[in-house]
Amino acid sequence: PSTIFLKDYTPPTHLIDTIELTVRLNDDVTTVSSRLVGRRNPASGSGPADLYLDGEDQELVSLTLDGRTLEKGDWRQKPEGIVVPGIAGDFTLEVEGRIKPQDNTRLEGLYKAGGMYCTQCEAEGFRRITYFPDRPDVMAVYTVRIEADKARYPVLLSNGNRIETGDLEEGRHYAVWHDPFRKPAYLFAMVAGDLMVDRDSFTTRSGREVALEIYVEPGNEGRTGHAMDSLKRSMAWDEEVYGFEYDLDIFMIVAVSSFNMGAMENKGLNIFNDKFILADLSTATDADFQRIEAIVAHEYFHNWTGNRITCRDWFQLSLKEGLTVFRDQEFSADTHDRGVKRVGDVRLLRAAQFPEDGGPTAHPVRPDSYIEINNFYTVTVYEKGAEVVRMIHSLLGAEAYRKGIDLYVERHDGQAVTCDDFVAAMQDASGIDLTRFKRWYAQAGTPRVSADWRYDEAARTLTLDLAQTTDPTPGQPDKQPVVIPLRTALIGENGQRLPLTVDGEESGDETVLVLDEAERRVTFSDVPKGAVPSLLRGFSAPVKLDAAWSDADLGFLAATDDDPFSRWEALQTLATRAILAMVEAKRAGRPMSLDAAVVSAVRDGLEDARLEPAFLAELLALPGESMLGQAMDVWHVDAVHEAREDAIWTLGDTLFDTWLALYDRLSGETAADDLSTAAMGRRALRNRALQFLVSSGRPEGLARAAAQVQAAASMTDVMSALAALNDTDCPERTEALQAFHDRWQDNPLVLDKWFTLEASSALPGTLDRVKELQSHPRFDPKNPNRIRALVGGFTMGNPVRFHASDGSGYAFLADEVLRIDQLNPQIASRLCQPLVRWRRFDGERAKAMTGALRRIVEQPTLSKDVFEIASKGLS
Ligand code: DPP
Ligand code: ZN
Repeated sequence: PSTIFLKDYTPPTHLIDTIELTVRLNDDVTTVSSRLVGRRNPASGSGPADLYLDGEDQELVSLTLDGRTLEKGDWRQKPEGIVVPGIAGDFTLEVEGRIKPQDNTRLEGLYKAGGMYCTQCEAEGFRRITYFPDRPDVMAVYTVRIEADKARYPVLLSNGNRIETGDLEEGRHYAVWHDPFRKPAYLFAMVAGDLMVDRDSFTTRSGREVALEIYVEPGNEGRTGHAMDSLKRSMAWDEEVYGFEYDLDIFMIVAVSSFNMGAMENKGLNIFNDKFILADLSTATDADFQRIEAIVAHEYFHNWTGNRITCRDWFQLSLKEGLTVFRDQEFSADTHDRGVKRVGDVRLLRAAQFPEDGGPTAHPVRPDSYIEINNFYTVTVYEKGAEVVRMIHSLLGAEAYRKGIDLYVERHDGQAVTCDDFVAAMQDASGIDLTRFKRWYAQAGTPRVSADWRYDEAARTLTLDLAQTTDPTPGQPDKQPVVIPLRTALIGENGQRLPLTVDGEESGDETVLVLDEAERRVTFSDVPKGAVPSLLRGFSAPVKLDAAWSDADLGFLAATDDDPFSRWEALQTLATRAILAMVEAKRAGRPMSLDAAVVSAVRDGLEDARLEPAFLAELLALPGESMLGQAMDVWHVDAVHEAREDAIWTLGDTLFDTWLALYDRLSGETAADDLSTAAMGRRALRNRALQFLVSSGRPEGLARAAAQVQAAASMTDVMSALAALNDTDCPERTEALQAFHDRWQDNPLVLDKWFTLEASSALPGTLDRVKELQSHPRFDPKNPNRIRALVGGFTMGNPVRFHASDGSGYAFLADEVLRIDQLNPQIASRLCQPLVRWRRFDGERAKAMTGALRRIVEQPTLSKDVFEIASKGLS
């Protein structure tokens, strides 16, 4: 497979102004006709040039240029498309082709999911529907006619406005849709099915009425209320915070059961994985409700950041994704609790993006090359990309940032642009030079920042020494310093922020120190004794901070810091140190015991009445196994698992009465159908307490968990109790899981939760159970959600069993990757990821992991998708 490079970008030779597409859906063969009106692109040159049309997996029936049917010889076949040579001026090209959506298991292009037809065209799916210059810098106005059997497919949808409908012979009918906005092919969508619709409307601030419609398969009606409500709140937020108003008269969402990604922002017709639309109290957890809200917002927000202004090429993917993730994060922060949201986002970044940035598939936020673009819908492009936009926001301040957004839209509305264009707008609007800042887009790897300080009691000065380095990543041996905004305060002995004088300048009680060289020294003057620096407040940059805090400093910050992230971080760091010490003891054959400082920090948190329950629930969560693994040179999987279990047991046992009192107090306080942020927070805290109660191993803990499953007040409570029981081999667990299965076996999305619980249990025998469940009558081996729930639940959510020292987990994953690759390369490639991290493990595991990768790479019919990941993993 060949590699595509950013440096090879050239503008398209031809532009397409309009496309008229006719899709005739049939059970056997679907025919697709398109009529393109185009012209030579002045930016590319003049005179005759080859017109390249991408096309895959279809039968080309005929090509007609300006009314003349082209013969073989008038055009050339290319590996993934065709070339029509010598087109100099305006032209009309008609293309007739045939496809078989019912056989499309890749779920890219047009495919059948359950009883309906739907599309997924990002990044390069449109070329599987018809021959077309399938690149985002070719933007056309679409008119789409869909024909289908009327009884089976009464609903026919595409982008824009419905301009005509009618009946045809033989029980068929048609609909014509017109989208007035130019768009790239990846934003094209169509749907045909027998669907139920939930209708509502939104009045924009300029008074236009927008029809809102959410379509679902029969049986799922009545479960769209939360998505609809989230949509309306997103629309209002985007007007208020960004000044972005919706621009068509109708906005539709369709929920489908087979979908590779989370959701897709097609203009006016978002298509969603139904997991991220369907919710009601009995089937969705609080986390599900919040995720649905965030994804509905994300896709809606793309209407301006992605659709009105799109990407010039796929290397610029973060232009729309980083920005839109930042926007949805802020929407959620404004809607719920900002501190809790920030902690959750940092948790994800560290658990998923930092390992990517430190492994063989590391790539910059704006990659310079790819083999298969589907492999670059990554946490780096999305989440690190969002951090980069967040840093611009904090360097500029909210007001200048908003001016930058306005300028970006003024300059580029209707265009396909680059990350540089975005930064240029921010720079020009604010007058702040972002030249060096742009290294964040080009340089891969997570910078490490060290912070050391000295206090001079006589001079009352605190001297802070900062330094940064970034380890080499594949293809980037030498790294340059990046621009790191470090939000900083000094916390005085009484727990209050101190007024700051930074290098002689008064700076309020919080400041942003910018580290843009390898090193920087900062002096704070007039500092009283006992002040402790609070650094990287709010996680102001995506870096690994190694600061010279003593355990006592951390305990102090964990009890006093007024920045929620920093407070949480202090306790996490303290707990990480303590658990790693236990790991070391364990490996040296010494008894493990949890540092008393952690126990008292947890007790302090529990006693701090000022804390919101949602935040306290986060504060009291110990770092996960993979976080602990990352903090070690070699991730000793078993020792980490045991040490962490032991730490949780200690906290559960030592503070048992406190947990029990907290649990019982919160039990009476919150109605199960209360979905307010505060109620969700109380449930989260209560369930955190339950986790510690169960971990203590005492019968009262198990009994409460079992009772909570039985009461089944809400899915949040049921799932939390099941999760708390899931690693304990006891009749309560077995019975509860069975009952859950029996109750929900006809609801695939809820049954997925059960598959994941089974797959993520740390109990021995889990791998056999996973294999057994692959033959469960409700396990569809082709459905991405089922695969992610069961196979992904094991390989991503169960480190101790997946990394079994006999290599059985790796062999299982290799088999699955190879099986799934035949059907759906995109899903197979995602699944393959855990294997590429083999350098983090001991010799024996590393050998078994590379062995599994080699077996994958040697498969002769491997997809580009899996080839790229697996071969990078071995290099
Ligand atoms: N563009 C889509 C999204 O991120 C891809 N899944 O919203
Ligand atoms: Zn997106």
